[in-house]
Amino acid sequence: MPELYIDGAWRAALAGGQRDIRCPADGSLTVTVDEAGPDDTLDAILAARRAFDESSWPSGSVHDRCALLHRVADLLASHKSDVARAESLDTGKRLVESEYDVDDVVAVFRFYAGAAAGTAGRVVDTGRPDVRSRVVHEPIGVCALITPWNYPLLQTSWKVAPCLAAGNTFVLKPSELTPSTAILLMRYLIEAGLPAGVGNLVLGAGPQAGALLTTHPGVDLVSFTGGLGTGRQLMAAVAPTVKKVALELGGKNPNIVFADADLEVALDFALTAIFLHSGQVCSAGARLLIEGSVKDKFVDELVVRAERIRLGGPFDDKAETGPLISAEHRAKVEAYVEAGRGEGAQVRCGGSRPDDPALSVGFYYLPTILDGCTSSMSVVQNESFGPVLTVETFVDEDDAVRIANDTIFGLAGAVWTSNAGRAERVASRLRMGTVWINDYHPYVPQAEWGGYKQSGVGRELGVAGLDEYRETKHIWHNVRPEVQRWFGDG
Ligand code: TXE
Repeated sequence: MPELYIDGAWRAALAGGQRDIRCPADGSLTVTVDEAGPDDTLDAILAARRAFDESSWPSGSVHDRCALLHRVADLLASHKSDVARAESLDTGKRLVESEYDVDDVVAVFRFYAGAAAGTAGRVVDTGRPDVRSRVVHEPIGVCALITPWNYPLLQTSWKVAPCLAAGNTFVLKPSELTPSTAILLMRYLIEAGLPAGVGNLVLGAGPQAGALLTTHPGVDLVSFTGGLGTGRQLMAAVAPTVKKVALELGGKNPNIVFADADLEVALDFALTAIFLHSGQVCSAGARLLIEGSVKDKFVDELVVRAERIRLGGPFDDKAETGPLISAEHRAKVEAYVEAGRGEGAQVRCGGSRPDDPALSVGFYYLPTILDGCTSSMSVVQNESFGPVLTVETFVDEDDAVRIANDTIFGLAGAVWTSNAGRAERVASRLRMGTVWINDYHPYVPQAEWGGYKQSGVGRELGVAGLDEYRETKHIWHNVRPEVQRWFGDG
């Protein structure tokens, strides 16, 4: 079956484009998919436009839309193992992590089914008894949803679920590297009853399949998760048609450990913060900020444990983390570590590919710790999006906050301390969209997610994540209109 889904039909690309998707763990062929060109994307935009302008979908009942989202959640839950397997083959991530992702995706669809139903608008008291005034929400229109490769289905669900809950139509373009779960999701949406044209899927590389989504006047909103460079390009591309944009662009997230923290727990979490999914996580705790008095002991032990991390493919039960997404991405991580060495960072562990011949065909890179870093170094400022932790030392609370905020990013961060007052003070001073206290990485669909500063624009998840996909309209109804005679009557 062809893999582009446009105007209610599966079809191949007009120009016949195709791409082989290979598992990053061993290079094996996962699937060959159709790959869209601009003509296909144009058809998808026009189909979404017609479905928005001419069908009853956007003005239909919220109840029906929410029921559809629940049916999609049911389908995802009942096909969990197929979906997780497809995700692991595309990304190389451990099967168990993909299974957690599917659970989260189901929760996201269910959350938005509930959130849309419970937030219809509000009545405004104007102070005038002759006026009924209310604020209502309406869908924005055609949404372009552009997603990355690290959490392909999860990040897609953060966009598709609120987009549909609010009554929009969409064109989804997943990363060209990881299209499989987007295809599955599209099938479940169709099975759940999504009308033709409301949801459209184009696969392919950004410039060929995605660029038109950012320039075509028929698109009203672009929601994008990906790299900072692409995000900047995209913001410029939407300017002539003044589209709404929602951007999630990654981070350089500080994990701040005070000497009075439970250091055993903090150590354990410092590993997960950065090495989960080999650091390919926008909120990865890539900067360890450690109080000077406990630094040596903490980092020595961190190095010992990082060296013990077992790498392996998605179906290797002993593996604790997997490969990087591609040869190109690994080359980028390697260049990043070399830059660190050049700047004087001390490579305490890793800093190379693993020796194990069994891992030589995959895009593996060893967990790496760069010690002796300062915020003036490029390795502290730039996102590696790999298993690379930089270590900086601070002397007190003010110093920790100053160093933590000293980047252009502001996505997430954590503070570890047993002093509750300090924890709250630091949390409120961190210029980041998420702050964890004595924890790292958890998120829930009910709470907003997104970045301060150059980590992005707008929010995903929570009610604000739904508002991204809604226009707000004030309706003023004068129930006793009377002549005003502001101007004379002649
Ligand atoms: O992402 P891109 P890449 C960061 C991470 C990584 C870097 C680059 O640092 O090393 O970004 O990764 C589509 N018009 N993050 O190059 O290019 C593209 O096809 C329309 C952080 O893989 O930003 C894909 O679907 N679309 C991040 C999506 O944009 C375009 C997750 C993201 O790809 C396009 C991933 C164009 N001109 C990487 N160019 C996070 N925030 O979680 C590309 N795309």
